Amino acid sequence: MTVLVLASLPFPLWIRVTHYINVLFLFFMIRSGIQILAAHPRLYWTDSSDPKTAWLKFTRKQVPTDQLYTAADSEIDASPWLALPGGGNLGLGRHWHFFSLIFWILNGVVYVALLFLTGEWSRLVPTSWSLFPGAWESLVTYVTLHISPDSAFHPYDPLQQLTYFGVVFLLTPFMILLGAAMSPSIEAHFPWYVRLFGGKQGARSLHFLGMVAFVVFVVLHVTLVLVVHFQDNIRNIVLGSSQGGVSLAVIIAIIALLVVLAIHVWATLYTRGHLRQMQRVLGRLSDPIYTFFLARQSSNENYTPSEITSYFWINGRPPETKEYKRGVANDFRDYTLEVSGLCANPLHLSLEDIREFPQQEQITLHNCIQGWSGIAKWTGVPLTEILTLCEPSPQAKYVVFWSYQTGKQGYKEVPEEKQDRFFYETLSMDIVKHPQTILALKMNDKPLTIEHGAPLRLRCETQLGFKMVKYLRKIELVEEYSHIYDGQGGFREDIQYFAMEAGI
Ligand SMILES: Nc1nc2c(c(=O)[nH]1)N[C@H]1C(S)=C(S)[C@@H](COP(=O)(O)O)O[C@H]1N2
Ligand SMILES: [Mo]
Repeated sequence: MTVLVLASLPFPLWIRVTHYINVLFLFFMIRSGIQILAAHPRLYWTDSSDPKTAWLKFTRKQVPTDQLYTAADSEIDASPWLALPGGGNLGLGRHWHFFSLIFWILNGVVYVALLFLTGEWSRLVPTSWSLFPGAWESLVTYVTLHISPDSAFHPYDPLQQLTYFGVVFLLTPFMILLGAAMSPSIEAHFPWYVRLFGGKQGARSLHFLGMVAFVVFVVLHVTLVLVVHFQDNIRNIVLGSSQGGVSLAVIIAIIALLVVLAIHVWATLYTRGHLRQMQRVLGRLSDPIYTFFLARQSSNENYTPSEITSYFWINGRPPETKEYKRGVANDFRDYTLEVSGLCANPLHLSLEDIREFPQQEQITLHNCIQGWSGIAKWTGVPLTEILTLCEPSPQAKYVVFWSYQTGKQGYKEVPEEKQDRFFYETLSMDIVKHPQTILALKMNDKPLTIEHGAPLRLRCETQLGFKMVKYLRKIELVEEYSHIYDGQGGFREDIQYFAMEAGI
């Protein structure tokens, strides 16, 4: 009976191929997602990422309160058996996540389109209320370790049909919407959107739970396929019908899964051995796509004073250069900000000069690439004011923000020969001109503390935190940035292989 029913609805080739591609990319998504989680192994429900309020954590490290402790100090190494590519490679984990996302979505779109074009949708989409009591019955059957009778499958049993429908049409779109809600550009441009999910940390926690749901689904799905009518299942998914040899189907399935495994092993090992190359290759495809969608979105954020979070992590330690220490000792009396490069009027601005520009206030959500967030009020000068004064030449496409801080204070594992490099980050002119791109003098109405970047730092609300250079020393207008150090557009791009695209 089962054979007849299933044979009357065999799996066409396109279902089998898209299912297989989905396995490959879903595992890329999960493994690179675990890598990203390891960079801030704590989950919260409120935008203040106060470690005391974490509802789940994957680290035993406590946050000391008697010494300067940065968010980077709390990162953990991920096992390459679980995470792609493993270790502390947040930069490459993200490259893999956003690269795979493109293919995972494309494959999903093709699958869903064909589902509706061919009439195969009727396998999944519930068309009768009777499915619900039926699903309950088979849940009871499975939970009590029995197996539904053949007559329950038409071609799926009701529980199976509802679950597949839920995974394809509810869980998957929900995960994509949650992913978008974590993009700083989308959050900044559509602040209402991230609120739908309870803010950045709400979205991040739900995204994690969605991943857990995928893993639970995969485990149960595979178990049931192996246990319930295995011989029909394996022939249907591999050969397309329940005719043909079971052992042939099993052999093909094993080979196909070994190929997925081999691709994952290769991706993991090759990435770890070729960090720069993989940063470039994966970024070359995905960066332009995300930049296209995100770079034009400017920030409309305007949180209320009551939303300002009492906790705000720190990343990057204060500079140890003599010049900076002298500044700290004399309240930055001799501080000058240099504005130079491709412009008609290079500038040297003292803190007094900077205070005389029109000052702008903004209460905004900060997103560190590691995953934590915080809301604060920032006060300072819009960059457009500085540009008006210095008159950029038409060739100036990028602005480089230079810090007083050097390598070791910016990241814990900078190779010996790169430790004297200055911290810098580059923004495209479009983003520099966004109204909420400012040079901030104050955080929460007080002059910047040393930890938060005194005396002057960049705020650029559509971007990830790493772009917002602290301890600003110089602003340089350039046509391109490939001649600066490793040429990737910033200290974290050079050293940690982050993407120049920091809107996601
Ligand atoms: N000069 C300098 N600026 C920097 C960093 C740094 O290490 N050095 N870290 C960046 C990162 S990764 C983040 S998330 C923010 C953190 O800002 P905060 O320390 O004020 O919270 O600063 C950014 N600006
Ligand atoms: Mo960060």
